[in-house]
This record gives sequence, structure tokens and C-alpha cells, in this order.
Amino acid sequence: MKKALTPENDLKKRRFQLIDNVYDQKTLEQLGKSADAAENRLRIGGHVQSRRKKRKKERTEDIEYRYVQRGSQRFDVFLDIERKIMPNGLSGIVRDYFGSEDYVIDEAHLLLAYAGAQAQPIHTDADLLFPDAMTPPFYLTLIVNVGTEPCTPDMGPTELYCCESKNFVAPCLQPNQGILFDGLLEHRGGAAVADRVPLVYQVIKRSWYHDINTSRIELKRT
Ligand SMILES: O=C(O)CCC(=O)C(=O)O
Repeated sequence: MKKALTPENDLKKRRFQLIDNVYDQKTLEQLGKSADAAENRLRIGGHVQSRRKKRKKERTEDIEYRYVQRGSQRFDVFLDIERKIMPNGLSGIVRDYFGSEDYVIDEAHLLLAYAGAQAQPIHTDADLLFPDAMTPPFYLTLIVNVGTEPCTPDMGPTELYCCESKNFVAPCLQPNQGILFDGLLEHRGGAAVADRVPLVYQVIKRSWYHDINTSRIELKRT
């Protein structure tokens, strides 16, 4: 039987799709706790800022919270969770999109953004593999709200290019809801006037693809 198209359920058509109930309850709670702990580390005197230069001693003693600052009030924090973070129920969608079972799910990190974070430059997470020939689907990004509140427009939700409306859309993710999108789709983190709920970022890619950019990121530790 042919599956009905809804605005959310056709990754192939729109190159993005909303996913409900991404993580099991235990994983979600663990991610929420990790996000709280990471936020506390980054927050000093009510402001979120890098403490790298200020607390030199602590930096060398505490190696748990590795992060990359992505502009003012925006941080990628790498998670110290022992087990691999597996999203639920994606295998059918991913297999269908890639046309293969041959894929891997990368490690997760948190995307933290606070009031005052400017919109990111519009970007893609991957590049065309063969600029002069058809690139097969090989890279998906998954961004999930792991907070307890819905994301709201003033928090600067992720904005994605929608080819149908020829405009950017910014889905306000509910707790444990995610947006799965092709790595070649233009998108950006929006400008935030309120502290954003914590988001988790994961990449699902064909196993033959090695992203040289991720190995170039210089990690800082709080
Ligand atoms: O923070 C966001 O909403 C999006 C982040 C993003 O696009 C990225 O890190 O590449």
C-alpha cells in the first residue's frame, strides 16, 4: 500500500523529516543530565562564557567537558556518556534514504546556545562528493531536543532550507523530537534572544565516508 505523504514524513522529497521519540527514556534522561552539567560548567556569574583562560588549574584537572566555542553564546560540548547513543526507529528511514544498510551513527555532541547567540552563517554539513556527477545520499544530520521544554522561535531553532517554499523553515522541536536532514541541505542555528533548550547533534553516514573536518576540530576543555 502506498504511504500517504505528510509534511513531515518524506525525507526524500524535502531532504528533512521530523522524528518523534528519538531516544529511549533512560538515554533521554542521561542526555538531559549531561546537558545540565555541561551548562553549569559553562555558566559563570549568570553568563555563559569560556572559562579556559580564567581557571587554568581546573582546566588541567577536569578533562570531562570538552567543547568548541562557535561564536558568542554558542557551544558544542562533547558528551561523557559511556555507552553509544542510539536513536530509536531510524533504521528503516535511513536504509531507505541511503539505499543500503551500510551506515554508521557517529558520536553525539550537545549544541548549546544562549540569549544573544547570533544566527550562524548558512552552511551545509557535507560537500558534494563528485561536483560534476550525481552524489548519492551519504550523510544525514540528526538534531534532537533533549530538554524538558519545547524549543520556541525566540530560542533560535535550527533553520533549514525548504525547496518547496524556497524559504527557510525552523521547526520548534518538542522534547525528544528530532529533525533528520541531508548533510547537503543548507541550514543554520538561528539567532537566540532566549536561552535555547539543549540539543543533541548526531551524524549518520555511509560507512565508507570519512569526514576530514571533524578530525581538524580543536577541542577545548573547561
Ligand atoms: O545549532 C543549531 O541549531 C545548528 C547547528 C549546526 O548547524 C552545526 O553545528 O552545523
